[in-house]
This record gives sequence, structure tokens and C-alpha cells, in this order.
Amino acid sequence: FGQSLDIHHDDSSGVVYFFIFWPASTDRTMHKNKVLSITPNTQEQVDILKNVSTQYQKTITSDIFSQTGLWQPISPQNIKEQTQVHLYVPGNISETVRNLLQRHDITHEVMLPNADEIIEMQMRNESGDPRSGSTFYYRYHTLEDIYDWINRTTHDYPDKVKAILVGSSNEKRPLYALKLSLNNRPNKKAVWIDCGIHAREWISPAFCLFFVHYSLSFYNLNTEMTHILDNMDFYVLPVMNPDGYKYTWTKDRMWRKNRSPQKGTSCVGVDLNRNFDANWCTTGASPDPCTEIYCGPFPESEPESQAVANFLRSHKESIQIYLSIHSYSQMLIIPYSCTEDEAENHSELYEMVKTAADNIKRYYRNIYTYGAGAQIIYLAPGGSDDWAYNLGIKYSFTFELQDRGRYGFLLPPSHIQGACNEALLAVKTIALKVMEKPQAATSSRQAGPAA
Ligand code: 0X9
Ligand code: ZN
Repeated sequence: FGQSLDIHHDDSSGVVYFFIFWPASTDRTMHKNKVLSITPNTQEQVDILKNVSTQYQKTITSDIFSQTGLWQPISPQNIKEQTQVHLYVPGNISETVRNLLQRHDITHEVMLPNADEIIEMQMRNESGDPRSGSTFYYRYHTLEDIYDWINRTTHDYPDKVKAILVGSSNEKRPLYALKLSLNNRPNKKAVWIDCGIHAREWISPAFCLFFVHYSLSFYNLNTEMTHILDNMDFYVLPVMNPDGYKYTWTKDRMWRKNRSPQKGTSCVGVDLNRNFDANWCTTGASPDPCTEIYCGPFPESEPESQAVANFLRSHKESIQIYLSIHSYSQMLIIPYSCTEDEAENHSELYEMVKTAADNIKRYYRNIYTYGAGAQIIYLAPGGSDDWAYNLGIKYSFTFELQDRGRYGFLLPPSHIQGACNEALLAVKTIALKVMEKPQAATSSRQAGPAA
């Protein structure tokens, strides 16, 4: 950061504070919060960026800025040559950061020149009549509105939807999963979908709401959905991390983790998708509570991950498909992410996500990457998908919805419909494929002769 920054190290907290002196400027747009897309071309540039974003990450998660910096990749360790880095830069240091990039000749462009304008756009339209038709599903909603919606939905469809309390969050908010059961056939298999593990990925809860609405509205209208719902129940958890989600609406739009306090540090929150017992806290997760990929003190230490794990454990005989919805980057991910080993039914899973991606391309002309997490993104242990897979739910997926980086986490409301339709097509494709499998049904980990 050269001459414009003084770096002070406060040994008691381990937090690095930057004191910034920036030149007076007449250009008002200069100091807006921005998102930069940066592409390092040499190892030296990679090292500079790692350094900057590590320092930077610590600084901005401290009390001074309380904003989060690195959007992609999730950890500075994963920065590599010829791969885009997406960095959220608070306005007061944006010139400093750009000067540094220029000085080292690092390729970069401004993705979003004024992030606050887009954040504002995402929060707008909130006060409209919640029943004002389908536009409800093409807006983002506060946590309170989502709880109201859960209430209304169970009241409006008492024989088709039940709210199941699967646990509560660190701040004691209830975790409700909606059970969609559209007919009374006995011994139906089920699909689990969770949304909102990561607080800032707003399109994810929006998808869960959309999906429930679509299922209830199009049963007996859409042939494929009818066929699926005739044969399977759905458990839909719209917001797995309500404390974090609330926090993104009120304090910090870029928050990712849950909000649990940690011993011996002022840093808050565990990455719930590093907290499951699947090669827990190995490479790709961090034992440092001040990072975005903190794995927590022990596996399932968090009430949110424990609630989901308990529910899946007690329903593993009926749940055939596990699905976790995230954003962004348009990917359909299959196990494993916690090891480079191939999943036992890799080719079967690969065929499913390939078909889903092909369908999305054909119908919506949008590109989704697909494959095993460790291959197409990075090693990321402790994830819910790998854990569910090892539990015996052999059709386990993580979807990363729109977009590929134009807006990132700040996907405008006008894109919700498109993003949800694509994800819906992927869900349908996979569910129909699984239903074709003769014995796919009860998934047991035990090897041995087929029953
Ligand atoms: O790193 C993650 O947790 C997910 N990406 S995100 O940008 N939404 O944070 C990917 C999850 C893939 N699955 C596992 N890591 N198990
Ligand atoms: Zn995520």
C-alpha cells in the first residue's frame, strides 16, 4: 500500500489496523464502494494479491470498516495465475488499491463502480403488498417477511405444506423446513433442499421461496413437476443461517458466516459449509476464527449445521436427494469437495449434472460448469453435500446460481426469475433421473449384495 498507508499491528488482538490518508479529491465517484475484477498474470502478482487481500481481509473484518473484501476466491490461499479475483473495495481505500494494482501492472477492471446503488436496488420494493401476485417471488425479502411467508404458506395450504421445526440458530431464531407432500401415497421418497447457508447469497433463499411457490402452483399443471411431486416429498429449508441473513440486511451486506461468538477473539462466525464432519478442517478450511472459511471449534459445533445433520440422520432412509443452494458462479457441483478422490457413483452423478447443464444451455442459453467440487473449484472440506453423501444420500449436489461475476452477490431483482428458472430446471432434471433408477431408493452405506 506504499506511502499512503501506515500499518499498525495490535498484538493483543492479532488484528492489523490500516490508518489511511488519502488525497483530497474533487471526483465524487472516486470514493464509492466498488467491486474490482483483478487477473494476476505472474506468480509475483499472485503473491502481491494474496498479501493485499490477506491484510485487507483482516482489516476490513475488524471494527474499523466491518465490511468483507474477497468475493472470489473465498480464501486468499486460492488465488492463482490467470484466474479472476473479485474484490469488494470500500470507497475510502479504492484509490489506494487501484494505485497499488497499477504500480504493479496488475490487470484489473471495475466490475461495479457503485456497489451501494445496487445494494439499495436489492432492498427496494420491500414494503409492497406481500400478496401482490407473483412479483413477490421476484424480489428479495427480509427475514421477518420470510417468516411471515412461511406462516401464510402453511395456512394457505394446510393439507399440502407443513412447517417442521428442525432446530434453532445461535441467536435462537427458529429453523423451519417446509415439508411439501402433495398426495398421500405411502412410502414416498424425499428430496432435501436447503438455502441460505451463506448469508450474503441472497438469490439462494429467493430460490427456496420460488421453488415452494412453483411446486404448489404447478402441481397438476406442469407434467414433469406433477410426476415428481406424485412420487416424492420435498423438505425445503428456506434460510439455514437466519442470524447471518438478518445481519446482511441490517449491518453488513457482505457477511457470509453465521453469527456465533468465538472464545478468545472478537471475530464472529463460523462458515457453516466448513462445519460438517467431512474431512473437517483440512486444507481448504481454516482454524482461524477471523477468516471467512473458519471451520468452527469442532464438527457440528454450530446449532444450524447440527440441526440439519440431525434431521438428515433421522430421515436418511427416505431422503434420496440432497441439494444445497448457493451463489455465485453458475456451477452444478457433485462430491467430493473434501478430497480429490472420486465419489463411488461419480459417473452417474456427472451424467446428471451434465444433462442439467445441457438443458439449461438449450432452454435459457446460459452456461453452467459442472463436476466434482475439488476439481472444478477448490478443496473445501466440511461441506454439507459431502457429509450428506457419506451419510448415504448418494444423490448429493451443491448448486451455485447466477451470475458468473457481473453482479456477484449483488444480483439485481430483475435477474431472480431467470436464475430461479434455471435452477428449477436443474432440480427437475435430477429428480426425474433419480426416479428412473430402480433400486436407487433406500441408500445405505453398507457394501454388500443387493437386497
Ligand atoms: O465454498 C463453498 O462453500 C461453496 N462456494 S461459495 O462460493 N457459495 O461459498 C461451494 C461448496 C461446494 N461443496 C463443498 N465445499 N462441500
Ligand atoms: Zn455459498
